[in-house]
Amino acid sequence: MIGVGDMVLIEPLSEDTFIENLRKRFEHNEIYTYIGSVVISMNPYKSLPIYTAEKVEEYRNRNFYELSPHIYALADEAYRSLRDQDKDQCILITGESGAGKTEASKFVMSYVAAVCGKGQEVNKVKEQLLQSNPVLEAFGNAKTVRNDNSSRFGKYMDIEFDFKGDPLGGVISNYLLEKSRVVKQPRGERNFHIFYQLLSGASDDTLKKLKLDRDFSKYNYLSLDSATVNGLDDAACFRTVRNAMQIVGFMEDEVQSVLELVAAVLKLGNLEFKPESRCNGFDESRIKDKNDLKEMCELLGIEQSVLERAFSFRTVEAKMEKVSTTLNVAQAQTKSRKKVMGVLDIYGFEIFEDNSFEQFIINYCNEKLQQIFIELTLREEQEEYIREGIEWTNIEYFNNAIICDLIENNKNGILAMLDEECLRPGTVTDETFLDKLNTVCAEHQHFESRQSKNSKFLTDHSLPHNCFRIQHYAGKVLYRVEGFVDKNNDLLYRDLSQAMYKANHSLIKILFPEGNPAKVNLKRPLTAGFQFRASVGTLMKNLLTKNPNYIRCIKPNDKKAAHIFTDSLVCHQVRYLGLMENVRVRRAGYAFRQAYEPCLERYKMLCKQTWPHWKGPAREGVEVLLKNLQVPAEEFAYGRSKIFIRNPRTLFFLEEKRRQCLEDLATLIQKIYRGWK
Ligand code: AD9
Ligand code: MG
Repeated sequence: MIGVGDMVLIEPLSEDTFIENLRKRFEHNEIYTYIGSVVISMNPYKSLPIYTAEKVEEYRNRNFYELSPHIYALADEAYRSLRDQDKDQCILITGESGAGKTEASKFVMSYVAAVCGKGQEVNKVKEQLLQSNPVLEAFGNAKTVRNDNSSRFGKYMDIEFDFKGDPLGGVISNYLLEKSRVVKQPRGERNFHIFYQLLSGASDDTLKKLKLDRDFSKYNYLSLDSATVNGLDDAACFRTVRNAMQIVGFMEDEVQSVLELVAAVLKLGNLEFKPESRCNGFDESRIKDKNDLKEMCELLGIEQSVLERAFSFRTVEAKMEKVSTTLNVAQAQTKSRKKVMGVLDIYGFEIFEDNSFEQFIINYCNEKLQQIFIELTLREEQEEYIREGIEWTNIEYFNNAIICDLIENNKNGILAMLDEECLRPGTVTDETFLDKLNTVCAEHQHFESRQSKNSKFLTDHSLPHNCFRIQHYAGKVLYRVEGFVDKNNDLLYRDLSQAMYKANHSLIKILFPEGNPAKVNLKRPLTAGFQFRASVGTLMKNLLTKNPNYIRCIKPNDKKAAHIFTDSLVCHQVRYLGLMENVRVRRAGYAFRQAYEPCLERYKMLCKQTWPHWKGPAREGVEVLLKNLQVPAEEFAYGRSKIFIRNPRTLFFLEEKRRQCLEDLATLIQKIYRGWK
């Protein structure tokens, strides 16, 4: 074993020893390390031969700690307890952009697909589940400065199984797609992959039907400074995506509709507006060159004058687009209870120089995830202690509920205040929102400080005038309020959705249900913050009913390069993922536990009474063993099926004794052998 395979066993434990252990293992291509049952995954930025069919076989049906740390061990454990113990599972994958979350989620899915059921129908479902990835990535991923294949949305997928553990299908929910990327991409970044894939990979005939030109430079929405990505073959990806869409269940005409939409978006980007004189008190603008408009209307089956009018006028505000959507690929459904494995691939905690509404929302989501991590880890520990009949000792830990409350409280939480401000008549600006926040939160803080000194809304005089600061569990973050009100409102003008609804195009109609004049809803649309809070709430409820499995991804450098391990960058992530706290919670009770039989088997050579065979129950054997070795009684507790060891040092002591014993044995054998000769 290179370094220590389980961080719980590091002695002495400090941030330095923790990171040194990660580095040592990383340098030897050991990218996985445990914290108890949590898997830390370092992005190797190179392909390693550790995901082969042989590896799958190696990890299949083995106990978690038997082999060296691997994501397959976690996937196997989760799948087996789902299948054999009927416990729904969730796999929570977090980490910053480029840390390897999406790759990890795919390794988990392909492992589960490899070990679960067989047969024609089952294989079809497996294929559908796996092939949902290329489709989602084409439409939701893009090259960014941090990651050439960055997911610009959060994804949660429930994979459903029948009572035998055979897969039935899945349900995918997406969170907070970065829609603004369609229109504008930061320097050095691209639009969503599908645009480049379509133009590079579609046949001449298809492009002609879609009225498209192969040349990226013809489209305003396709940034030119980084239109191609090293090592990425857009044309080949297009074939993969087309094929995947078919496997997932898109009919040919549906694929065509989707591509028409993609083409229409490119055309839309080319429309240029010129201001016109005011008419009837409305702001009016005219479209300069009408050819793109004409083609766009042909693609979508919309009458040109309708769309032109909708583009030219801004009247009443209408409902905003949904933040989360679900896609159901389930084919076969049975009446009996389904077992579920959820896989969550969502952005980790973000702290940039400039943090806006998006970071605020993402960090809120991470606070919630941390909260359930603490709740579930402690619950799991507690349940195990009860199961094993061991006295429960209270673990001190930082509870971040107070931060969640600061953000989500219905009355005076930050999101509620933002909503209130967005709905208030009169002039509403980001500044009025900040004023309100400062007044209310500062009062709240005053109140809190008398109550508990725990206020997480930080006001100090060093704050820039347009910012507020929050003490998150992972650190302090400064948010700039600019854009909060607009982004929260996220309005789409009603004229536009109504024009879209009129399209003679099946897909567009589905996408703009609010454009249906029969359903005019004069109520205020829900805000982005409100919707996100609601979907995070639903997600958390869902996760809380499941047994959690954690994968914490870390990126070793920000050059997308193999072999480079940047201490400061890793340290930053270890902090923001709360990993030290993670180890502390795991070590607070008993750091190590093992069933009696394997424990006795491993150490029986250390004691005459247990060597070579112990006749009685394994538990008594372990008792005799530990007494004989004079391990202090407060160092361990006897559970019903396991021995619990409080301090890692005790385990090292046993391991060291065992090593010596094996060495002595080897020397003895050598002597005997020489004697023979
Ligand atoms: V983002 O938040 O969506 O921007 P992710 O999802 O955390 O991000 P991703 O899984 O896309 O990161 O990984 C980034 C790149 O690192 C991949 O495209 C691979 O080139 C590389 N990677 C990640 N994990 C592995 C691995 N286990 N083996 C080899 C890897 N390469
Ligand atoms: Mg990703």
